[in-house]
Amino acid sequence: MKRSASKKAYQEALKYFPGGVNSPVRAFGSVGGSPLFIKKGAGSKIYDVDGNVYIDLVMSWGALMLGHAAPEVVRAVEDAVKLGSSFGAPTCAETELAKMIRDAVPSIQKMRFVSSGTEATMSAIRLSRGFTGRDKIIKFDGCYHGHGDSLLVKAGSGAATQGIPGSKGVSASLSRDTIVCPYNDIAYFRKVVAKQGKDIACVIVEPVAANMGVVLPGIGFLEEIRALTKKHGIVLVFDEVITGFRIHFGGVQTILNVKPDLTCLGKIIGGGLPIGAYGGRKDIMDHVAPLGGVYQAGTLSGNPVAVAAGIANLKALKKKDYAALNDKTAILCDGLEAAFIKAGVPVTVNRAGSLFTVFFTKGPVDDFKDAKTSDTKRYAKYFWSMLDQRINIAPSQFEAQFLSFSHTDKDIQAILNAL
Ligand code: HOZ
Repeated sequence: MKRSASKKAYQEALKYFPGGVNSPVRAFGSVGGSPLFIKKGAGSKIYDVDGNVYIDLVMSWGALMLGHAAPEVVRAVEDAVKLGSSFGAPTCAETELAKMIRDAVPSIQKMRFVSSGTEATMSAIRLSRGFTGRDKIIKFDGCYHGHGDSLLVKAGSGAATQGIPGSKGVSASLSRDTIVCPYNDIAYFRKVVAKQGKDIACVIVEPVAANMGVVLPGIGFLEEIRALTKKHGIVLVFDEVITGFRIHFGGVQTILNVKPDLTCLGKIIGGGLPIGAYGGRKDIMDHVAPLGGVYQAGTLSGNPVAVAAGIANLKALKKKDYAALNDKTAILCDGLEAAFIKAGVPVTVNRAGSLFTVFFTKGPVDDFKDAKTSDTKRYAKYFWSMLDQRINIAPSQFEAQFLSFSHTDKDIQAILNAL
């Protein structure tokens, strides 16, 4: 397959960006070789600068639930941008999007729009600290909540891919305030909270972990976290940047029946444009400036083009059959698993709705320690073999794959044939 134009573009990009990229996983560090440079996307496909076409299972890391360049989103963006790309002032469209989100995720009584998932989690943590007057936070090993300083301790996603347990540049005092617990180990969590509960501002967790690969919460794990945080006056923050509007129309919290105090959203609520949101209990959110003393602001917060894309995206998604998409993903995962079993390759396929990971380990994979037993060299081989057959999967073992409403049965068959 011809990749010379991508290679040339990468050489040029290396002169301008660290590692040639604007986000580390894109550099293909853990699978080797050099990244594809993308020219366009349409539905379930992406097109690189060499003219190759791929079935895409990355889908902008989960943001594109309708597929690439969904016509209703493109139209909304075109219409909005003609009226102005940014005002730095309130618009009625922000309230419209907020209403749609609150109707779908009722634990979010009030919210604030920001420009990325990272900003949402950073702000939710500052708010939790301001609200409780406490400094420490708990996160879980292998969960990734964006690149805010407090959260880059034992983080998943790109940090895990690069083997960076804690980022340089994060002050020792901030690291000390972040307590890390193993995912799905409620006994460990119970002990930490029993000892330090009165100093802990918040617990932040991905209710379905998707940044160490997909890892599902065990029975009772989130429920007990909820009960203990309530008991100790700790704010419970669900990071639903990936799971929000992914598994059904709303947060995965509704399906799991656990109500956090604050929720962080991003990706799908902007239909592929930069947006994030944090929100939750009104009494907590009212501590945000200008009502309260927790400061957070942004010129592009509630940006009219991103908000228009978000409204169009959610309007379209509300009419979609999530159960059918989840079933389609199950068929794909069953087919992948069967093929690996037939070939005698030990794998564990974890799935939640339309997001999944094939771990190259016999499993089970219930936490980051399990995920790290995966054969990442084998993953790299799998990645390149699929790419050569025009299937684009995440260039890291520690990420999720995403199906969208634009993937057809023919796409599923093509993926299985390639495997
Ligand atoms: N860390 C992101 C996925 N979990 C990757 C973001 C990107 O490279 O676009």
